[in-house]
Amino acid sequence: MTDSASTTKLSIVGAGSVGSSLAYASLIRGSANTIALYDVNTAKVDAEVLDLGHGSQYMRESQIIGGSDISCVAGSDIVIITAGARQKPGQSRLDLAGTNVDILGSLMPQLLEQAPNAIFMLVTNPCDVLTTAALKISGLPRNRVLSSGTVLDTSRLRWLVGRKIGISPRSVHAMMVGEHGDTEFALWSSATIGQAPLQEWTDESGISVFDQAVLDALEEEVMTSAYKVIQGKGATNYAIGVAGARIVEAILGDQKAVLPVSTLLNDYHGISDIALSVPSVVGRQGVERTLDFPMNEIEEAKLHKSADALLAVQTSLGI
Ligand code: 6V0
Repeated sequence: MTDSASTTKLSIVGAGSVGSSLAYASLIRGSANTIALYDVNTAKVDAEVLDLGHGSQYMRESQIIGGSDISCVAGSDIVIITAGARQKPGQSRLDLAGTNVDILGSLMPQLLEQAPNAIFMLVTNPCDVLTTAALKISGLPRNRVLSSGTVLDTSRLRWLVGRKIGISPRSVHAMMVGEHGDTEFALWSSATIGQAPLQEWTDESGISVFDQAVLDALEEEVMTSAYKVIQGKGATNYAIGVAGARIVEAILGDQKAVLPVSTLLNDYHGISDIALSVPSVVGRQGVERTLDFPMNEIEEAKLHKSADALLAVQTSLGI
């Protein structure tokens, strides 16, 4: 159960692969007391709510409610938006922008009416562009609208690095940042394993493990992970489910956790009016602070490349 002693309500909009997995992960982890699942597809959402409810005995003390009446999200502390089109094999996340911005345009005012005090988290892709769009549509302050951004990609990176050297992903301190998409990148220069700089890590014979070719391959593998999963099973759902639940806990528990969520930047390394992921402090107010971090020249250039890619999409959509 969340650290917060008070009653907490999480609403999830969209009961597809991602929304229902997010609800499942949140129920098992006890991320909120009440979890509401909303979707326009009545048969689908009713079935998901039933199926999740049937497992209640084996979950934490959270209750699942929901349906196709949007009033089920009323009074939420957090609203996570997963509604919208998803990538088909070969499609990039940015290819979804027009359709999903249109869906958001009709959803956001209705959600705000039901949950005027909520923190809003975008998961629908392209989640960075949708974060900027949601802020423009709602007029909310920047801290209250965020996206899961590269929290998922960071989890993928830590798993891959940990697996390579036989160390727990929890002891790998490395982050993916930038766009949740094709221009994302790893912050290798500040990455550590335990306290040891990642780039100085050696195997038991004293041979360096992470040369540039290995770093590039790992970064590429993270970046193409979603394509690989989508190719095989049509959607990614479990990892985003637990990653989303983790962010919910940081917010509802006022944890001040450092996570690479996506947030609208304001003169961050010269970048403004674009949402992308940088290490940020996440607590009850949403994104409470973005953290500056050491970057080498290559990383600085990659950050700006990511911002440029997102700006091009925003401009083409008039956001
Ligand atoms: P899905 O399984 O097709 O589910 C989408 C759901 O949205 C469907 O059940 C629809 O009925 C519902 N929906 C559509 N319009 C509305 C509306 N106006 N109101 C309420 N519900 C609506 O897609 P899936 O769950 O696989 O993916 C959802 C989105 O998440 C896509 O845009 C993905 O690209 C994105 N992902 C984002 C990730 C991230 O890390 N940010 C990770 C995985 C997927």
